Amino acid sequence: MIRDTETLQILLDSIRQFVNEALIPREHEVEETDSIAPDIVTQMREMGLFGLTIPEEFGGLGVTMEEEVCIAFELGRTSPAFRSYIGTNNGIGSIGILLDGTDEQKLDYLPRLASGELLSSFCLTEPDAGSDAASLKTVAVRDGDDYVISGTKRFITNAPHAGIYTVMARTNPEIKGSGGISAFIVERDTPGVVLGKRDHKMGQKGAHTCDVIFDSVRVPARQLIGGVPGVGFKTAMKVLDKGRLHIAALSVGAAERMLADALTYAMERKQFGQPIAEFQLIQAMLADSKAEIYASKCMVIDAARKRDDGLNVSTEASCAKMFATEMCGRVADRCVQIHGGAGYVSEYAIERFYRDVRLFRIYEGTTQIQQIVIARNMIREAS
Ligand code: COS
Repeated sequence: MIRDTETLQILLDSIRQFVNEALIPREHEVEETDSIAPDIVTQMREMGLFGLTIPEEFGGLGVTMEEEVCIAFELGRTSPAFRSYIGTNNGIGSIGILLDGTDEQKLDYLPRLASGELLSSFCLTEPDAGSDAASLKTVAVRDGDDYVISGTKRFITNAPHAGIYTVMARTNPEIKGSGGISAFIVERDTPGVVLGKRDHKMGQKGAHTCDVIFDSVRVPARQLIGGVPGVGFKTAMKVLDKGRLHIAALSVGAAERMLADALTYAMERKQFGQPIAEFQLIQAMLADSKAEIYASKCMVIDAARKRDDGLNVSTEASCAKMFATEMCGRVADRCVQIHGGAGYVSEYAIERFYRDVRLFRIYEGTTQIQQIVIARNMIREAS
């Protein structure tokens, strides 16, 4: 749902201009320094980018899902590290509080997340619980008016910068599966919160992840999201439904950028006396990529509209995430191929994008997990 076409267009134009003029020229610097310069973070704050999805009553822009995916198409056209820095506050780091938090929790945290004063992370994955998220071992033991949380979380995006963590922990050890899991908001400076070393990743330099270790971390019971134990897994799944749609939209943006770069290269690069864009085998790669991007974009917009209509989009979000991220991988591969040898050296952005977009098929649920979600939902609906 687009609330006001004109207002959205103004926002999209300003984001497009910011991406073109401020972010794309700094991509190489992000890769080289493995960090985002403070002046860019300040500009992102001033533009309100940390609070895009947080409702206006808490200081954000309160964009709808359809508006959000339109923004993600734009942000996807540059290094994913920039989007990642604002991504947790707009997605997995805030949505649990927004969807299931108490009024007090929302008032406490959402305004600071919206302004970018505070960064957030989502702590679900563990060393032994990735795709099988419900098998997580982190425990939260009730002790008087508090819970004491112990366990290790792995590959946590923005953990080195976050001031709060949404932590999924088992409050009922009797229940081994999802029903025993609760979600907590844990503040970074709580005694016992320890960060591991930064992970050295294949790509997405400038986007930081690390382990977060909870060593008998005592938090007041009011930090339990929604005040209800045992529903933390459902909160996590709802957060991921939305996050998956966002990643699908980002994949579309990244694929559009890679294809635009490949087209420019193909029109400039001459072999056998003519631009390589004139060769039909190059044209096939361009055309296949264009059509697949278009198909992905249609899926993402359709799923976003359904979510705005209040429908359960678990299946659609997984379809879009699976299709768009796999499409993005194919487009990255073709665009390296179109660049030939130039595609393998870091002078051209495609070398970096090829590594950066590989993660899209893995995080917020692998392609294989999306297949499982889709098929299970089909079977459930049919019976
Ligand atoms: N929205 C709301 N509730 C949901 C839901 C959704 N999208 N998906 C599942 N649930 C509920 C189910 O209805 C079920 O509730 P009941 O016990 O009341 O019936 C409960 O959650 C457990 O669901 P399920 O039985 O499907 O859980 P499984 O352990 O079988 O696991 C998968 C489901 C594999 C889909 C889940 O573990 C998953 O998504 N794994 C990937 C995790 C991931 O994406 N990690 C990325 C890292 S985070 S960036």
